[in-house]
Amino acid sequence: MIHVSVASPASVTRRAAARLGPAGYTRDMNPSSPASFFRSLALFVLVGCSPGFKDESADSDHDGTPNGEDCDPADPEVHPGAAEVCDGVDQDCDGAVDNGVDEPGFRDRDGDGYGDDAMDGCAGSPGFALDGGDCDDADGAVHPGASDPCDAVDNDCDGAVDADGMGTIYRDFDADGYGDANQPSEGCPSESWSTTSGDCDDYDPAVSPAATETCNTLDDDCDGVADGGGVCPCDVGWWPDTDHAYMFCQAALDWQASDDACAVYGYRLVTFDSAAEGEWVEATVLTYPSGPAWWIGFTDSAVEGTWGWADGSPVTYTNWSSGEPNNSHGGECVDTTTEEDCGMVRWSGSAWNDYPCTCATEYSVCEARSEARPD
Ligand code: 2F8
Ligand code: CA
Repeated sequence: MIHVSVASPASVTRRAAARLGPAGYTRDMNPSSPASFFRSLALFVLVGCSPGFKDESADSDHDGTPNGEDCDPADPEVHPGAAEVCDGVDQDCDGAVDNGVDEPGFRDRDGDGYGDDAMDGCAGSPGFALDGGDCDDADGAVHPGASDPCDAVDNDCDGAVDADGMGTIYRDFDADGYGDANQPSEGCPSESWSTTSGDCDDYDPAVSPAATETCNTLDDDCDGVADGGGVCPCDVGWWPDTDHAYMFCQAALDWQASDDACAVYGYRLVTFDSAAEGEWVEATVLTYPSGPAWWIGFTDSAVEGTWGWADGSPVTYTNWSSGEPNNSHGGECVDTTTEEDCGMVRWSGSAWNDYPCTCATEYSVCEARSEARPD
């Protein structure tokens, strides 16, 4: 129960006057005593010059109570016997504010308008609230009706944590701020759950819509095209989809140098895993003006006459030109002792030839290796 009693300047004056006696002139006044004279003079100044001084027997506010008995002689609503109301004023002059008119409510320690412990009080009084249900009465931001954002606190006391902050989130395994659109959930975002989807490789933090595309066989920026936008030093084509990139490099190099140049960007000399793939590559190089042939990753350098893909893939398709491979030795770029251990396309039309690996005269077809391709 909250009671606040505040002494008014008028009541202070009244108490001072009461100590002086009924008329303000007192008991031990002795006109013949100098001390008494000066005391009387001081009292005259104190009481007579006080702006709040009133005749104690008068009824200034005409409420039926003499000023001397009225705790607020200027307010007719305030006097002994007046009805106490909840307004922070001691209407009945009993020294207690708002007593007897309290309402059932709750102690509100944090002043947020909601309490927890039941108590009687007056609406509007500090520390009192008519509404209960505050699940943390030490935190003014926590109460029924409060916003409940994602902060691991039940701010609105409804028994559910972070209800207002929850929304659609996406698994962000690589914690790059972009989640996998195929892994949605409902909840609050965190380091491993993002409100933003669009990550095309959620296991690589360097790949996301915020990343910069570079020539590395990957779709770094998740725009749907690996190595798109002219980021590679060679022409790039895609077969059978936009994740599977090939580079068509028009630099005259020997076979090993060509493979090494491909590898700088995560590519290797092409392997044909099917006739369809080989035919697509052969058709693509035919779109270039006539000139050098194009190295592919086919060789018999390990065992003469036994041809295979450099990456060990099974041979399912060949397209040798008529009479090839002939390991004919020699030619204008090498001496006659050099064998022909490396394969090339577009020797005759789109068909293949075996050629000295050390001839630094041919273009090359690079392919993003399967292990470098996104799933
Ligand atoms: O086309 C026949 C033959 O022509 C050349 O050899 C003379 C090629 N070699 C060189 O040009 C170095 C052979 O690979 C080709 O088979
Ligand atoms: Ca040959």
